[in-house]
Amino acid sequence: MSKIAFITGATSGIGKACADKFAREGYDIIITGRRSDRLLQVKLELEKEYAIKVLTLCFDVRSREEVFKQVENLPVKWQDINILINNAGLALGKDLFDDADMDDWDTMMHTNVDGLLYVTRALLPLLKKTVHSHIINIGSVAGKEVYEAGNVYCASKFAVDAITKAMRIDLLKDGIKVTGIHPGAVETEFSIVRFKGDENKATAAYKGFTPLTAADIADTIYFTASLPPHVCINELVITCLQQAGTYYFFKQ
Ligand code: NDP
Ligand code: 8X3
Repeated sequence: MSKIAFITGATSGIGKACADKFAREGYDIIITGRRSDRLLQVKLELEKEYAIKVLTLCFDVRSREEVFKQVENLPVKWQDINILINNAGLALGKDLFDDADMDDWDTMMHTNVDGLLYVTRALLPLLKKTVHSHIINIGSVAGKEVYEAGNVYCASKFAVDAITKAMRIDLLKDGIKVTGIHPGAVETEFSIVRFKGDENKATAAYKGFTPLTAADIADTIYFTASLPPHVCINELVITCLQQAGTYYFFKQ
C-alpha cells in the first residue's frame, strides 16, 4: 500500500514542488489550497506523470470549522496519513511597524499560525493511528532572526518555530516525528503575494543573487522524511549560497 502525504498550500511554490517530489517517490498525495482550478491542474499533471493518486481539498486554512469538516469527511482510504507538510502561508507587505496595514497582520497571523494549528489538530487523531508519522512545518529564516519591516511576518514564523518545538515535546509519547524547515529566499509566488501583485518589487527581491528553488526545498523535505524511523531531524535552516541569515546577501 502507498504511503500518503498531506500537503497544505500545494497550488504553487514549495507546496506544489513537494507534491511533485513525494508523488515521484511513490506517495499518494492530498493537496490543499484555496484555488480549485490550480488544485485540479496539479492533480491531473501528477496522476498523468506518476502511478499515484491525488485527492484535492479546497479550503482556507484560516477557517477552523472548514478545516475540521474537510478532515472529518476524508474518505476512509485516505485516512492513513504518514506525512503532514504544513506549508500554506504568506507574507503581506514589507512595511515599518508604524506604517504596516493591520489587516495584513491579521491575515498573516491567522494563516501562518492559526491555520497550521487547526490543520495539525484536525489531523492528529489520524496521524496518531499511523505508524511512524511525521509532521513537517515550514517556518523561515524570518522565524529565526527579525529584519527591518519584517515585524509581524517574522513574529508569525517565530511562532511556527515555537509551535514546532512544542509539538516535538508534547508528541514524544506518540512517536510522531516533528521537523521544522526554515528556508531563506526561495523564488516562488511568495513575493508577488507579499507585494500584492507588484511584479517589479517581486522581481527585485531576487535580483543579484541565485535564490533557492521550490524544488531545492522539496528535495530537502523529502530527505528529512526518508530517514530511518528512529532518526528525527529537528530542524534545518537552508539558504542559498549568497545569503547568510535574513539580512546579509552577497549580490552581484
Ligand atoms: P507561494 O505563494 O508560492 O505558495 C503559498 C501557498 O500557500 C499557496 O499554495 C497558497 O494557496 C497557500 N495559501 C496561502 N494562504 C492560504 C490560506 N489562507 N488557506 C489555504 N492555503 C493558503 O509561496 P511559497 O511556496 O514560497 O510559500 C510556502 C511557505 O513557505 C509559506 O509558509 C512561506 O511563508 C514559507 N517560506 C517561503 C519562503 C520564500 O522565500 N518563498 C522562505 C521561507 C519560508 P492558495 O492561494 O491557492 O490558497
Ligand atoms: C521568507 C523569507 O527573508 O523574505 O520567509 O522573510 S524572507
